Amino acid sequence: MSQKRSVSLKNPNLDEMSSDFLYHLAVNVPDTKNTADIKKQYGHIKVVCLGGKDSRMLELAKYIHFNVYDGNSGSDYERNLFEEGHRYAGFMVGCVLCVSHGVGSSTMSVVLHELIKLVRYAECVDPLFIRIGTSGGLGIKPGTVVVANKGYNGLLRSEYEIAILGERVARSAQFDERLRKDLIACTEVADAEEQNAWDIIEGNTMGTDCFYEGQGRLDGASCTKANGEPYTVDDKLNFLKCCHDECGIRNIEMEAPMFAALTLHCGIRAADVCVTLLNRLEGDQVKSTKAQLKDFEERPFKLVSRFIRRYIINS
Ligand code: R2B
Ligand code: URA
Repeated sequence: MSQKRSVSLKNPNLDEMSSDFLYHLAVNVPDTKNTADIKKQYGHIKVVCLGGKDSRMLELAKYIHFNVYDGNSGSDYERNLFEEGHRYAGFMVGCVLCVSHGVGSSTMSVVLHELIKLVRYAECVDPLFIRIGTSGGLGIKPGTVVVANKGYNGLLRSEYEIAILGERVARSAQFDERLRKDLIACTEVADAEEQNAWDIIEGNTMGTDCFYEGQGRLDGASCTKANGEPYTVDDKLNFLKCCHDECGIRNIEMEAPMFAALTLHCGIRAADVCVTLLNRLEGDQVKSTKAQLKDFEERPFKLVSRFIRRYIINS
């Protein structure tokens, strides 16, 4: 059995700081050497779930309240803990914190840095971070849920590239293997009807910095390749097929490499669980109806809730 441990960060400066203010969450840590209040409020967290929208994270908290805790979480899960920061929303249900991260790596990395510091100040033990998202699929049926193995960037490298102090820093974008396998194993516990209705697969996930040109879409305000010429349907399909065939990419979203890299770097086990809204080999526009979107967006909720019930609550 692996040893349980609290989060230890890769930043020696934090040990020298007597106080800390998690600005975008509006969470104050007045004394970093005595964090009893933070521990009281957040120390019981075992899973941090992240997703793009505030409303979806509230829905997730509600879903977990009823489906993991059978309506008895004892939590005021509708209260937005980060309201004062006016940037992100956070809802606590039992040992799960559901937090919104906005669109793309830059907005997500801000909340991720602060959440990782929060679980460290709260002395949470082995907290898991799980992103629950939407994506465009490659050659798979819309509605399929993809659990990411590696993140790939738009240059088809499995790394997160960031400029730090004027230099290119590239970090590995590998998600945690055990967590991925445990999530996938939860397919087996689905009731037969539900299991047959939609697929859960493992695959690599491309995270781009742009929803339109970065994902090879033809319907952005610009559709221009490196040589200044417009790109064509064939150019797009060649690229997407290369993603699929050469890199094992099964879905495209906007956060995977950053999320995998920062959590791995800080010693936090993480997973990216995204439903596909469309098959990008067949089109670019997301035209799901409200009802379809609700059904699709609930699928990762179902998988992650099953996982939490089985591996976190009942273990
Ligand atoms: C998926 O959906 C969003 C863009 O529509 C983005 O956050 C992502 O990764
Ligand atoms: N999110 C994305 O980033 N891309 C899609 O195609 C759909 C959702």
